[in-house]
Amino acid sequence: MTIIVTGGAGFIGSNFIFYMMKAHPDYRLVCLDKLTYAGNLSTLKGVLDMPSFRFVRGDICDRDLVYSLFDEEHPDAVVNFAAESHVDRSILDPSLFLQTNIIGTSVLMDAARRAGNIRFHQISTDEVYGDLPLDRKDLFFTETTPLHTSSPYSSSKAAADLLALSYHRTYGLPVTISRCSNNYGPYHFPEKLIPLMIINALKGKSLPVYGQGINVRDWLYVEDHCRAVDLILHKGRIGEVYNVGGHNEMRNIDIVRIILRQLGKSEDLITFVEDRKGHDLRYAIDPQKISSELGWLPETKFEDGIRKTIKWYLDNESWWQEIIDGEYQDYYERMYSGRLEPR
Ligand code: NAD
Ligand code: TDX
Repeated sequence: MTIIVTGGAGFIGSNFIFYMMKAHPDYRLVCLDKLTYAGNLSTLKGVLDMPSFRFVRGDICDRDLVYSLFDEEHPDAVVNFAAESHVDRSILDPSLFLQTNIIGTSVLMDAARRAGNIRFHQISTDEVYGDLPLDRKDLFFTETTPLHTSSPYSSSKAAADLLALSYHRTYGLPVTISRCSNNYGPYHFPEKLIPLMIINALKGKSLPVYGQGINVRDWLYVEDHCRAVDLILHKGRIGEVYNVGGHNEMRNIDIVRIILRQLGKSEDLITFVEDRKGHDLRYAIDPQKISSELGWLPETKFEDGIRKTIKWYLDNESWWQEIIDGEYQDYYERMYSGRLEPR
């Protein structure tokens, strides 16, 4: 089987490539990635020379390139991780999010149709459901929860989901969609909460917690997400959406405190800063459908996953140091300067 994995030089896509290589050593994996600021070829250095792997630098919006790659590779399936993925960046400038996340997905699906309606899996997010109130612990996102997005990022992901379902209904494209909660683990780009806080704590820099830190996210170790996608790809029902999450809701402030404690750093580093615009309060996935239909359950407990993750950042300083020395630095200045004053 040949699978085109888009966005495979990013956080979850790279972990998916590593996972699939172990789970299916006979598969050919072709990674198509534009190498934006979030894509990092050094992440893939361990697999670049493997005969069952090919890396292609390219934009999923580039129709000619995408079509010729499909003509060359005759893939059996596509898994689309490629996206602009950071909510804060979408608030600064939505346009690229619409281009990559919506137009890019449609180009890939056109290529999949052109190649004979090959299998297409869209990686979506729980953010398409909007948020849940903090005081209603009984409420969860199910696959039938209405789409109700808050940010340009989540709106672009919801648009891609609707397009994918429309390609299934209109053209019979064999599509599935997974909507996962927040992932964490190795190779997570340092702009996101967990790696940002680990790295700032290691550097003795302040830890910018938005608002009061009471927003809740439902954290899942990245390998558990990869296993879910593998299952859906092989056994999921065509035309269906699957929520992926492990009932692991935590407040941001509690995550930050755990990180500080594990690193032996002082809580004085915490700085409460201006809140994110439109900040979603709580995400919480009901994974009943994927559990009952496909037998998926998360395997990594948060206490183990966060310990492994912190250790990975301690052991792989050169990976993140290279990133924070580069153009990411400019983003950090733009995003946080003027915001870092304690509230
Ligand atoms: P990431 O930002 O770490 O990686 C995105 C990758 O896509 C990068 O390698 C980047 O170079 C590539 N890319 C961006 N634009 C491209 C384009 N036009 N053409 C080709 N490649 C392009 O993102 P991530 O956190 O790994 O997220 C992967 C997917 O999972 C996204 O679709 C995201 O919406 C979804 N998701 C993420 C999370 C999470 O917690 N990180 C949770 C649920 C869903
Ligand atoms: O500096 C920060 N301070 C802070 O308090 C950052 C970067 C984040 N936060 C808060 C905002 C959120 O409540 O932490 C929480 C997590 O923030 P992010 O890591 O930016 O993730 P989130 O906005 O929840 O979105 C993530 O999960 C769903 C991914 O980035 C998305 O791609 C995915 O779809």
